[in-house]
Amino acid sequence: MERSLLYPRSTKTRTVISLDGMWKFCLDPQGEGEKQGWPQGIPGHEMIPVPASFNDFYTDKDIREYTGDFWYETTFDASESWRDHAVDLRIGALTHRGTVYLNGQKIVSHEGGYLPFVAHLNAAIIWNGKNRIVIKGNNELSYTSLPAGMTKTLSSGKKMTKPFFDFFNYAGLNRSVKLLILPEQSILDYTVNHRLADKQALVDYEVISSLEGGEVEVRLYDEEGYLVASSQGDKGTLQVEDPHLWEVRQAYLYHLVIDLKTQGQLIDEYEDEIGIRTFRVENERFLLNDHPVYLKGFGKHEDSDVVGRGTNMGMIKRDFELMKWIGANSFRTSHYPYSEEIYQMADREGFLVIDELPAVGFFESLMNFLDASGGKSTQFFERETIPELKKNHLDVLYDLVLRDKNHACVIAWSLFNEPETSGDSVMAYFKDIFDYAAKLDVQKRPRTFALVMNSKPGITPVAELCDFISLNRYYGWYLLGGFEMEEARAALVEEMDAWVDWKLNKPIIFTEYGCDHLQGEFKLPSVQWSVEYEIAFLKMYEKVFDHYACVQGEQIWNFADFQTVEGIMRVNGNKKGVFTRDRQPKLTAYHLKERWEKMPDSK
Ligand code: GCB
Repeated sequence: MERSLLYPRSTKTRTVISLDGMWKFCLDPQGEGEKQGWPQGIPGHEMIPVPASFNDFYTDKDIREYTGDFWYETTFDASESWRDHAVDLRIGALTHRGTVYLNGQKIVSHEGGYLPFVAHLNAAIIWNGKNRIVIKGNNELSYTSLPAGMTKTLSSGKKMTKPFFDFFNYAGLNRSVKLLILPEQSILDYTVNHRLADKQALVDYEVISSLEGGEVEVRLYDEEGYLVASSQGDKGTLQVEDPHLWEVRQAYLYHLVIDLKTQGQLIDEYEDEIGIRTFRVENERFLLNDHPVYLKGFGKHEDSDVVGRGTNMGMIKRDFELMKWIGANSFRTSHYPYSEEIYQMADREGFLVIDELPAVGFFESLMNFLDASGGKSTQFFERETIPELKKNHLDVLYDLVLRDKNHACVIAWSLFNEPETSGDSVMAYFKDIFDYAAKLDVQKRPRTFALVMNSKPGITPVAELCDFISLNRYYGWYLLGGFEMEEARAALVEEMDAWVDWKLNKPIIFTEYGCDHLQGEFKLPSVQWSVEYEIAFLKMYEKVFDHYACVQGEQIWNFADFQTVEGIMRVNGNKKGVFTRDRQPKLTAYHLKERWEKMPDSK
């Protein structure tokens, strides 16, 4: 197995050392760092925090908008006692790509800004001495990056990014960096899959290790610490009597311990928390543990003031408290995989997560939200860059499933957000992505992608690849807004009728609907951007949701106001948040709370 993305955990055999804190930092607009010898040590004395995006710390616009290479540096002491261990550097996320150097030696390069990667340091370590880690990052966007966009060079020679998506291109060491001191031979990966029987749950597992012929023992403890099942062998089944199933908003997590031994002697131990549950689509229903469940919640972003897309544990906690307060039970990780701590909290709190790839911007437009409603076509999948994009897409899918496959909260994979769906080459591309997801995921979670306004029933053959349909719809906002609200309703109903007529026999959820409104903007009678307008808009949508049996979920856009590029379509960011960017409720939050608290978890 090529890579291990197990979440870093200290156990009897494993030590995790956090390297979070202040790192040296510098920009490299000329891309000359290597030539200047920066892998040995970067110039200057500038320090910034990790994890965080670098963009919003400074008062200089050139830094906020900076596009190109940037460098980080820190040091650590390597103990002599680690010599017979594997010493790995695990980077939670480096947006969008980069290279790791240790003591001037290149260790590894990685493409993709929202998933972890590991650098094996042993070959370049100075034992019993100081070691210098230098990381070069780069945040340029292209037709082959996930997410996709362009990089433009201005007349001044400065570069800027032109995203084909609607969120700020925050960059840097956005997630934690950790040093892992692991046994030389170790557990690399494990997978669980669940089956329910009468008063019994069967947890099938597989453990992969680097130790040939190693003995594996797996034990499962309940929340009180009692051993409830155990099994020997790298593949097997844990039989749990009278199981506590993981239910929506009523989570139960078992403690899993994996021991790797040779001749009875412990070589490695790994521990994790797992929820036992099944999830599947049957006809027009989602079934969690064989019972129907209706999704209520949000499309979100990892986005907060000052630290940008950097992991902000305080904000993560606050977001979960707000989602609980409002009566939500689910969210989509729009438009990229989130930090691992978010999935852990969703496991703990019983939230259902649609896990999305950073496959966004596959529609060549700087205002896709407008262009897509207008019916524009950009022939994105006909470009010569498609083979390389697809390779990156498959790679990131591999890593996503590897990282997130054991989370009870992850109930589905979203493989694209709002791609173009017309053109001759679309089907072949989509089919390969969908097939690969099914092949990688032992739990065979349902697969979907978020359909843009253009992707309509009947004329979007790739929708048939989805196990459920996810609609991003803005009738009444980008299209037929204001006094045309009744026309907007009619257009939404007409589209819904066409979905029903298509007879796909699959659940439909709304993964986006909503309108911008500025906090504190009131107007009677309503106008667009006022809270009165958004509430009227929501009531119109909710009536439609309630009318169609196939509608099995509503995830409003967006949980909170978030940063985007500047421009005439955005007032210092996207204001479709139900909460402000500092996580206080707008009036629409009370409307949703009333609806969702009354609504059962199934329809
Ligand atoms: C969409 C996109 C989302 C945008 C949203 C909007 O369809 O998926 O990224 O932020 O519309 O507010 O326009």
